[in-house]
Amino acid sequence: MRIIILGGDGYLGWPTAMRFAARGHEVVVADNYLRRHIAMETSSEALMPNPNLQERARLFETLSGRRIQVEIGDCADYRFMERLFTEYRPEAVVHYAEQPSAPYSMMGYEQARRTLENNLNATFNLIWAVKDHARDCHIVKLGTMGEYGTPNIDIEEGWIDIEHKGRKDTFLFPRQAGSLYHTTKVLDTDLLWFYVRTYGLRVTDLMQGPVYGLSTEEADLDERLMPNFHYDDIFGTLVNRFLVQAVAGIPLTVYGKGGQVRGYLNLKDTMQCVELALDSPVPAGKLRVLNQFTETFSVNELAARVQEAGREARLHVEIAHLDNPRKEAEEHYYNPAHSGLLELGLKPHYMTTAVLEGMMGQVVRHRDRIDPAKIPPRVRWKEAPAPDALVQVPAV
Ligand code: USQ
Repeated sequence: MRIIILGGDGYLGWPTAMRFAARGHEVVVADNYLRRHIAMETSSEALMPNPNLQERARLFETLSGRRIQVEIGDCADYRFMERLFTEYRPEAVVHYAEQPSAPYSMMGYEQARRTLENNLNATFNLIWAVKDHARDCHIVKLGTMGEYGTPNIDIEEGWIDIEHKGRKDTFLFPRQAGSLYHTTKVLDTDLLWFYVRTYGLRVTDLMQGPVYGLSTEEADLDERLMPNFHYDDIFGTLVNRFLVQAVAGIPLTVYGKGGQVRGYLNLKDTMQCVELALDSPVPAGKLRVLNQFTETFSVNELAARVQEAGREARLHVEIAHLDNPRKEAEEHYYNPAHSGLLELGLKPHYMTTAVLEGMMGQVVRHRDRIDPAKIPPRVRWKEAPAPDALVQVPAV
């Protein structure tokens, strides 16, 4: 297949590009380095240095013999998106090109506006490029479990049957996100659903939980091919942060009571899920929604697991309860369905102590690069950030 990966420089985009190229697909990655730029602005650089896309693609080709075409440009600019589609005529597109940080989206007006404009414009431009230039193209869109929030009822896989005053219909499951970033994903879903039912587009919305890990078959070829591994408060996801904190001897930063439950998955399973979605295209006029996670844990459970893995690795790991910088339920009901991807053939990599210990071992090799200043949360949902939280660098 000819596949375009939007946001191909990201934590998930780059490993996805290598996976599809390794499987023999024609792969084009597009990215404008927005995440790298925000990382510099907020002093949130990843643990290991990541070569730029051209360098990574060259290295990957040397090691695997597989080519990845690189296009540097802004998906929020329709001229760029239109050129991608007219030039490459993709059969599938994977859309990761979004500002993915909840804390960044809550920093202040400029950051919120940038998140809103980038995420919605990229999705809107993608929809129009497909509608006008590649109508049969299967859009695989990364949504997030956070769109649903934490309702006091079971979360279904995208849709819910409602009976009201003796009549029945099926609707998108109610969404009530906990950050502006997550809310942009809710708005994306509404846009996609409108254009699916109006113009017969084919869309899979992957509602993904927080991802952890730094290893995939292809990333393991060479350290320089690793995904960008963040442990800071802006881009670092919970498990990755805890692993680095454990290695650095910093008490694990549990926010609030730690009863917040989410659905987690290994980076290797993200690769599988996206591949399974692409291998089973949806018919025209259908929005398929799949909840993408393999296990649910509370923050406290994860802290205990990382502590246990630390014991095995002879690290003394302490746990701290910080005042929660976010506005979220710290104790709640959580029971989301997630059978769709298992039915398509997903074989989960579960989070065992051995898996966590293995990842700690990878982090240990880079422990000299850990900057403790990147760990404490700087963004409070209800307050402006500290004046020195943002390191200003000129716009690119
Ligand atoms: N948390 C802590 N301590 C920390 C960091 C986070 O207790 O040091 C808590 C948060 O308060 C939250 C939970 O851990 O309750 C998960 O936080 P996270 O930062 O791992 O995840 P989140 O901000 O929700 O966002 C991440 C990705 C985002 C993706 C989302 C999936 O950054 O792009 O969409 O996970 S989900 O959470 O299911 O919406």
